[in-house]
Amino acid sequence: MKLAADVIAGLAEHLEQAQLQGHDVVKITDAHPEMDWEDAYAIQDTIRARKLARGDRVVGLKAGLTSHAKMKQMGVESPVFGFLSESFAVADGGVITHAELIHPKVEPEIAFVLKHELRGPGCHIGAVLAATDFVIPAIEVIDSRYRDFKFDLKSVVADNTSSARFVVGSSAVPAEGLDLRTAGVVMEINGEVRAIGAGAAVLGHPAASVAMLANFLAERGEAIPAGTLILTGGVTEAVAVKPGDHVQLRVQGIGSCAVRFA
Ligand code: OOG
Ligand code: MG
Repeated sequence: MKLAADVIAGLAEHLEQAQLQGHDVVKITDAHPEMDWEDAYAIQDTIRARKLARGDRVVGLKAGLTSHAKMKQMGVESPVFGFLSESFAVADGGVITHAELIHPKVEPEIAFVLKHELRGPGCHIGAVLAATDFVIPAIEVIDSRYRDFKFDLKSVVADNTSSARFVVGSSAVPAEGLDLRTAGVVMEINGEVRAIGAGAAVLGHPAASVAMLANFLAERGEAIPAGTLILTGGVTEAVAVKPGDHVQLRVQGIGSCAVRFA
């Protein structure tokens, strides 16, 4: 760790206030170039603790920047991990108030729900599939708190990987019998197809993203608890949305989900 405890607490408050008030900030590594990975995750953990202290709950975990399309779009080269809070959950077919956010974008994702705990190191796709209860389509709404969505990996980790809202579908399908690599993903905005992909865009297989998360948590002595919802990362580039937009995601063999921005 390179940053003092009071600096970490201050940066967590700074970023969480930006999220709660819906305003942007400059990326924090500009003022703290010495910040390391431990500092970045410590800031994210402090944001999580602030939310829990306010009565919010952690309802899932997420991996981000797991597809080449996303890595290329954001100019980075490795995945990042964050948490999903209950206050960010939106019902399938629900409405999100655009003005509460800064510059929201939507991404099509394949989410997993586990029936068994997953613990690394050495977690692999087979272990993930064996521990999976079902898969479910998800639209993630990301809203980097950083000006113009411009950041480096440590800044985005501290900002809880741009997590802002998420919607999961209401059809849960067991992973057995599905080929998640070839599962087609189609995201429409206002009836127009805006993003097309297949599950393999995410690290070759979306279950690989869950395995990577388990192995990452193992380095911190943690596991993914049974019952956890996991967003495996955008299959395609994220697409900016405006008030009035209706977003619909269809994932082949799994189902659909939708959300509207008011
Ligand atoms: C970081 C979060 C990326 C994904 O699915 O790739 C993410 C960002 O691009 O702002 O959630
Ligand atoms: Mg995402």
